Amino acid sequence: MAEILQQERAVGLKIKLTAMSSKKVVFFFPAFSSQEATAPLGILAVATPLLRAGYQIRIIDSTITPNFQKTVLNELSDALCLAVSLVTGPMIRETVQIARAAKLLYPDLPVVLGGWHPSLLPDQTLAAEYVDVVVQGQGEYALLEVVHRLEDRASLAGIPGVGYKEDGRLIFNAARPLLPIHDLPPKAYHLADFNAYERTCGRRWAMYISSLACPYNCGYCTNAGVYGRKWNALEPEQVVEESMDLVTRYRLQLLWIVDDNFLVDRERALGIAEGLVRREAKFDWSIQASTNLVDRFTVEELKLLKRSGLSQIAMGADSGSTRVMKLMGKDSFQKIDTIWAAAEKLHAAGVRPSFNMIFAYPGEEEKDCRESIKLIMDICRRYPGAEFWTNIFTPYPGAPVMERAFELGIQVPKTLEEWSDFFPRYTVLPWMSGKKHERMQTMREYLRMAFQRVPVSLHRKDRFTRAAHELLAIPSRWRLDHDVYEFPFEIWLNQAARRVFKPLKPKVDAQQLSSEPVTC
Ligand code: B12
Ligand code: SF4
Repeated sequence: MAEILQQERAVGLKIKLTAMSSKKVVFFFPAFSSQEATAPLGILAVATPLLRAGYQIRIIDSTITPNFQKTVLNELSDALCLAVSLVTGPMIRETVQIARAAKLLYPDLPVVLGGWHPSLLPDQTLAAEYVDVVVQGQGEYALLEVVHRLEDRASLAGIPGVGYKEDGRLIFNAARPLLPIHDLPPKAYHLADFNAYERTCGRRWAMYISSLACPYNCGYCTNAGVYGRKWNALEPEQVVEESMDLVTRYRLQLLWIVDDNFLVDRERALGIAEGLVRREAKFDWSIQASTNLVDRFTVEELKLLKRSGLSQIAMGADSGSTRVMKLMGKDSFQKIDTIWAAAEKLHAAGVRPSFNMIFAYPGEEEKDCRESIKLIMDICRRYPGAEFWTNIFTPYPGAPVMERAFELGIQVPKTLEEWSDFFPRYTVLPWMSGKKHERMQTMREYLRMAFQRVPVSLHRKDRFTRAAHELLAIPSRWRLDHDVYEFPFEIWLNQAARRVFKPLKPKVDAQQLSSEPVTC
């Protein structure tokens, strides 16, 4: 980065601030540590009102842009502001890096942060010296107002949902009331470079959102803190129309519907499926839903969803222990039975059941962890094709369980930068550190090796890799059944093989973190 800055200076980029007369907004999307590359929906959402108001938009997504730092800094030379979208975790690293560099080169250029992390921790985020503005919650109209004011060199006072700095003080305006989804403008998909995403990910796909919020409030989940609990959704006709149009226009193979809980309204879900079947849809789509809601459908109804293209439902099973389910605040709506029922029915309908699990939730004991392993093993054996993705519990700001952070001994970060290490793949908790953490990671690695999983990104396995995987799966399952993780020679073999036979998947970020899908 220092080199880039020097180069910029050397070529004599000396624009101090032409910015205020500019109509260009530069968005930066930091690497999200996953091969599942596609257009950032949050940015496409906030871009539309800006485009309609005559602003020019430039999006630089670090995952698909070689030399992204240089590109961002060049683009900023005639921009009105830099706007970044981020969630808690490793995305913060590149955010900080780019914001600092931008400030060095263009000290007066406003840096605006939006998305989940700034929404959940606005004060701490704004306190960073390289951040000028934070937007809390829905950004469509908040950012438009911010940009108008920046252009007019006016104060940001009074814009709902916005925090800013004035004379060195942090000022927070009143919260912005949430808009229902049907009052939000369409996303600016045409700004996305789907060819570049396809080159990185191996699959041509996009995210789409058809409802907002979730009626539940699980202990580890941050959704209620940003979107509340009032589920609201688009009508089936609109969902069918928009998804058909998106898939045709951008030649997509898959639409991942990122709603928190797609199946809240049964009739709506069936209406969407009927509409897609009627339109002879020829694409795959997947959703997130809780197991109790999946269980309300009959196999016949799920078969209808399958015929319409539904290929997978991602569900938060989270634990195989009723006790932990209770600790997570899920027992009121999700019983272990519904996990089994969802697996059974989806398997019968030909839709892949994809479950998320959380280990080391506060209060989880060894026997609870064993119950979770048993649930995974039993379901995967009984329903081939069912898959489980595991996470180590990660305490996110805004989640109900974080109210007990002090009592639990969680060291809550005090600055924006300190949050960059919060990532479910390597989170170290006070009750899960040292040897315990190591053992947990080994166990998770065996779970990865014991059964197949299908990520969004295309991963082609040659015959040799497939055979090796099948061979290693046998001892991995034995170990998981018997709780034996010492001398993990299969993992060493696997790692050695990976080093020799380089993965076909592209490397997305320097840390090569594998992402685990989000929980529902
Ligand atoms: C899709 C998704 C992913 C995809 C992202 C793919 C991609 N190319 O973007 C993948 C699978 C990679 C992913 C990974 C992870 N994710 Co994720 N993901 C989501 C999901 C389901 C949808 C995000 C989305 O696009 N929503 C639709 C858009 C339109 O809404 P939005 O993002 O809220 O944007 C609005 C506002 O936030 C704001 N806004 C957004 N950006 C900006 C920028 C500016 C400048 C402004 C002003 C405003 C603004 O305006 C937008 C419009 O109103 C959300 C859940 C959710 N309900 O949003 C979780 C969610 C964001 N993920 C989460 C987590 C925890 C993860 C993982 C850690 C999961 C894991 N186990 O590994 C990883 C971390 C990746 C990383 N960055 O480090 C958490 C984040 C919590 C937090 N505190 O930040 C969420 C909220 C899920 C949850 N409830 O826990 N995720
Ligand atoms: S984890 Fe899933 S079911 Fe629980 S509150 Fe969050 S979105 Fe809803």
